[in-house]
Amino acid sequence: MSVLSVRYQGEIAVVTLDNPPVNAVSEEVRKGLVALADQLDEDTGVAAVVLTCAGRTFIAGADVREFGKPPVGPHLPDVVTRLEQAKKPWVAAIHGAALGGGFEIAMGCRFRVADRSAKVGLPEVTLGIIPGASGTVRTPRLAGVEAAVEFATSGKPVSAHQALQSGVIDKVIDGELLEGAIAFALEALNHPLPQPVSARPVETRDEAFWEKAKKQAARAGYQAPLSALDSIRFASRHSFDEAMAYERQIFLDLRASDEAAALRAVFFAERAAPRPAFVKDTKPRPVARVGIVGGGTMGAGIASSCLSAGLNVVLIERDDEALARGRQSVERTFAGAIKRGKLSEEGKETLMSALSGSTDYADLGECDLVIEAVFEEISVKRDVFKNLDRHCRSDAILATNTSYLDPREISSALKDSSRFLGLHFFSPANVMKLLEIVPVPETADDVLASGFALGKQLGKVPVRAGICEGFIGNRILKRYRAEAETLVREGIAIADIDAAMRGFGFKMGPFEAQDLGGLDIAFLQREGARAEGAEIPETLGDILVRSGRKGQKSGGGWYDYADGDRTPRPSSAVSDLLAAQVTNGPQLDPEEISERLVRALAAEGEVILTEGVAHSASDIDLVEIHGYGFPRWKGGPMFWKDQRLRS
Ligand code: T1G
Repeated sequence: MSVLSVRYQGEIAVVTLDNPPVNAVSEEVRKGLVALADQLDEDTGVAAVVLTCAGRTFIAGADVREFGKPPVGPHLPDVVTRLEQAKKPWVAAIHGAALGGGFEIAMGCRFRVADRSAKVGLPEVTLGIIPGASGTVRTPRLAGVEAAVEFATSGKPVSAHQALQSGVIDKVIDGELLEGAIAFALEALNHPLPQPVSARPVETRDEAFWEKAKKQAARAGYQAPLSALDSIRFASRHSFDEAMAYERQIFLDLRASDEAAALRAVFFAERAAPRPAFVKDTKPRPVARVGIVGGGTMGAGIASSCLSAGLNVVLIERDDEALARGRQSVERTFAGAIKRGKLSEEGKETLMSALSGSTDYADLGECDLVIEAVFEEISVKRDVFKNLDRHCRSDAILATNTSYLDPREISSALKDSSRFLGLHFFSPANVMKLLEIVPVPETADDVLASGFALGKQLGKVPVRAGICEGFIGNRILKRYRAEAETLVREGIAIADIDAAMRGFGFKMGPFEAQDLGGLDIAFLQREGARAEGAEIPETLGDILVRSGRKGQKSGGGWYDYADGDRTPRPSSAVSDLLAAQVTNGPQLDPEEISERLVRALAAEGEVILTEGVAHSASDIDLVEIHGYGFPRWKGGPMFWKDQRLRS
């Protein structure tokens, strides 16, 4: 059955694309659109064409699955031009999202209408490429240079209302989209047609504009946004045809780049994460009401995340003061979202109305799932789960948010461990997407499946982790920090190591990150393990903490900090403290430093894979990208390592 069909409503031809799941533009779609444009041009009974899509969305872009293969004609830019040159005007009727190639096809149409909830955008840079079918050439002609720069360099879609404001669409249709689009087409036939977008003028901007835009685009940290800006700038100063050739060359070059390959791998890994094979055939338990025990930083963050996903939340604390503090933390999260324009006041009220609080575990009696986020101490957690056993429904899932404790020692407090699960959120839990899902041996299949379903419901990236110290992410972090300290012992300057890792693409290097989070957290874990007899060699971090240097919170850690200033300054005190530990080894350049540390990440990842603590290399990459700031355009340590081996 063809992905394209046409039916007639009077003199309007309605072309419907039905290419599930998101109407991506495959080779078949490109060929079909050209054939239909030819056919309808010759159909004397047709005065205009409405292009609509079946399913949940308009065209979501070129088919990313074809990117690894050589491009096959008809190429999308030619399809867009064919539609633009059609004898009968085409009207794009947009619902869901018109993204990338979908947005470009819509710009080839003479008109664009959208329903109120639709979005349009050019997300190509998020895949390491730039628009390849006139996105950087038609958008400035349609909506002006500023809008084009925002669309193409940020990759962020805009709402139908914003698209109307910027001139990208002609009308927002209230009511039934197709009916509105047909009515729009009929009305348009009573007036002279607007110029095709490619024929419209485009005005350039002065150097100051481009310099400012370049600084903004460079903040992404990788090439594609800068290339998109370059293409728009070229398009604002050259003919349409010259600009199309320029855009296409950049697109083809980037399409073959390491960054694009990495970003495509991450794109598909993120979409596969909530539906791993081992839960595919298992029905999760429904979760509508979540209990959270502990309203501290983690508990409040998890509560905010659950509320934002439309769940009801019961927050439990030990007394009214602590409960009030927890509630205030949640309110502050939403107040921040309002300030950023991501939430309205009434939206916040609605979310907060789904939050109830109590100091009585009996109020958890109706919860489908309860997540414990109390102090990281085994006896405290076991007491919580004994209480949960007494007060929760027998089919309620009971989860711990522990980062470092052995979940089996917690679940053994329960009569029935089959309903127990580790759900390791990352702070701030309402922001960080990573969710490590840690089953114990007794965890029931549907409880595990429920963990992944919850991850999807919360918009997280859920990854199954086996039981070991630190699961996947914190275990790799420990190896990363140890290797960074080894470099210090070899005489590499702390600031050079951090600078090298920022240059690789991390927002922060390993030492400045520790100063921000506090060196004492890991120190106390090591001390706790030593107290239980573990043989843990002294680390450089131990030396600093013992001397009172815990990081920014104590005015100094790996770096010095002036009062009220969070700028890290290399510390002579640290050099003195560590002098006995440091030898003068060979100096390394930034690439050698980052290569050394990323290889250490990948080496620990390999061991984690071998032990079965992680199910796949891409799971490890998702952990590092979504939990520890690994630059996604490098694909994650495992992808990066393989790419290096192939190059
Ligand atoms: N190509 C192929 N498959 C795609 C796809 C695409 N563009 N987008 C999504 N899918 C699959 C996805 O893998 C998943 O498959 C299913 O659809 C549902 O996706 C020339 C060159 C559209 C907002 O970057 O942003 O056009 O796992 O879980 O949450 O200039 O998908 O079910 O088998 O994400 O409802 C530009 C990428 C391409 C859009 C829907 N377009 N997609 O979100 O569903 S480059 C994009 C999205 C381009 C031109 C250039 C989202 C979505 P499966 P999902 P969702």
